[in-house]
Amino acid sequence: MHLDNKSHSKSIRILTNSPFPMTTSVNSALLATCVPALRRIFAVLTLMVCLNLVISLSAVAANPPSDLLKQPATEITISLGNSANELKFEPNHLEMVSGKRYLLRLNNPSQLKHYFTAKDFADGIWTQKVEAGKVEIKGAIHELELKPGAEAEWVFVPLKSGKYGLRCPISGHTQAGMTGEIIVTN
Ligand SMILES: [Cu+2]
Repeated sequence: MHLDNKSHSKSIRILTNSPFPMTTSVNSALLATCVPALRRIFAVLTLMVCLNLVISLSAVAANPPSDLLKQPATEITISLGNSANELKFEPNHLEMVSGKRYLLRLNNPSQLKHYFTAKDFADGIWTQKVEAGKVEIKGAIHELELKPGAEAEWVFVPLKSGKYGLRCPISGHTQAGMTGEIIVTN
């Protein structure tokens, strides 16, 4: 039996971003009572609120709620192409629920390189990690490239409901029907 090392090599393309929507609320009633003598105090308070917000956002990014990580991940498997080298995702329709943890197993059983590209979907999820071979990548992921024979595991939590497009942007593949959709419901 002859094994071609190349066919088992793995490749991942990573684009970083911050998926966390920044939200804050300001007590407008409090601000409305602002008088000149109190302006300095409010300025200091505002600064403290801002610093606190930055610190708490960093903490969320590094340590998401632990109950979320204890949640068993729902496994979904998707193949990029197939052994007959047909240009399609199998399945080409994925359904998820926002706030749930997923393990997406990606594999490429074909002899061609393929991409899993769903940028708007990726913008609305929190990625815990991507594992491929002996490498584990933490942080936001936008797009994965899988060479022939490659496998990868993507663990994430969808945060935004919506209907998202999936495609392989390699020349001719999208046009040949290598597309799909991802539905995230509340
Ligand atoms: Cu492709």
